[in-house]
Amino acid sequence: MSASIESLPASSSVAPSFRHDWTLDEIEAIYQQPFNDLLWQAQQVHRQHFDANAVQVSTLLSIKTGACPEDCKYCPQSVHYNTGLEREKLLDKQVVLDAARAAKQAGASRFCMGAAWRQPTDRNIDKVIDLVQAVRDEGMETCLTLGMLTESQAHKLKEAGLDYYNHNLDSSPEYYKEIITTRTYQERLDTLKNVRDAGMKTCTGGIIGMGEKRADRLGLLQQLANLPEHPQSVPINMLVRVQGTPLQDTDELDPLEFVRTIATARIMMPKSMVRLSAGRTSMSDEMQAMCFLAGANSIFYGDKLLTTDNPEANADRKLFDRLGIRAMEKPQ
Ligand code: SAM
Ligand code: DTB
Ligand code: SF4
Repeated sequence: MSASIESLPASSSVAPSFRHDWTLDEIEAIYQQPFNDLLWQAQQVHRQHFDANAVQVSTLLSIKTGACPEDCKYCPQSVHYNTGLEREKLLDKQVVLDAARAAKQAGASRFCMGAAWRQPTDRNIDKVIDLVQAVRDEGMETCLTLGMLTESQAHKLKEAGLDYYNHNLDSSPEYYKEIITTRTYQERLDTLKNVRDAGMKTCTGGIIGMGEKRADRLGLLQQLANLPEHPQSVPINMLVRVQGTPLQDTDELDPLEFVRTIATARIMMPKSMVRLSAGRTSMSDEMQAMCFLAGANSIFYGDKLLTTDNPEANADRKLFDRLGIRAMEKPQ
């Protein structure tokens, strides 16, 4: 049996790894310890499994934008809110290919394509498979986020060679209900199961700073770490407060709560890539450096996320230089 995290002094080597039975009390004990102890513990876990100075770099592209029937209260692409976003149909293969080549040229190892669908139709899947194969042929890892997937759709994507599927849990099961009413938490868990069962890698995380309580951040981490397999990739997004969405005026979260969330994710899911995702344009370089220190080892790179701004590639190159960070190579 693995030792309880509470029984380990912060300075002892590392937290017990690869558990899937975390209780909220145990998670809280990690999260709320003195900040320096938390970062020290996260650093030790990080260094046991990763090169602490290498960060994986992914680039995002929105391949179908806006008019999404879901009502996610944070999202500029929901048809329920007026955010002034221009809708776009599924992009042509050549446009996607040009973007993938540019991303590779700029140093990204993974290309993630997102579509504002509740769930893709089987025809959508066939078209998207063509895009995945074209991006793979360029020598990049591929990731898709298209909404809910059926079992057979997940198998089809796996057969087509898709590496990762992104589908976020977003928050704790309790707070999730305040944010999304058109799709249940269980439906999200079902899609993740379909992705895992098909043999693809899962990318799943959430959003911090949506007005949730600390208990909800702990609840999200509990859900993620207690999945049957730790997600290979865990994106931690800071809410981008988009004008026109119901969350536009949400109070700003104490940035150190965000760093604590990253550090706790690192300790609970030692081998997962923890991605410092949306919201970096409102973070200082110092805060991002602290997130890397807390165990974040992946970012989205490129001037745009899906529809909102990301730091300019040039600024990220400078930040990496200042911190002595290298972009991780694509695994062979
Ligand atoms: N429609 C698909 C879905 O929801 O699974 C894929 C695209 S959706 C935009 C991908 C993820 O982006 C969401 O699950 C959410 O976690 C994140 N996201 C969307 N809007 C955001 C915002 N304003 N701030 C931070 N993260 C956001
Ligand atoms: C994830 O967790 N964050 C990315 C990716 N997965 C698809 C998306 C962030 C979107 C931020 C809002 C936008 O640009 O539209
Ligand atoms: Fe649609 Fe995804 Fe945005 Fe929700 S997060 S409204 S499902 S695009």
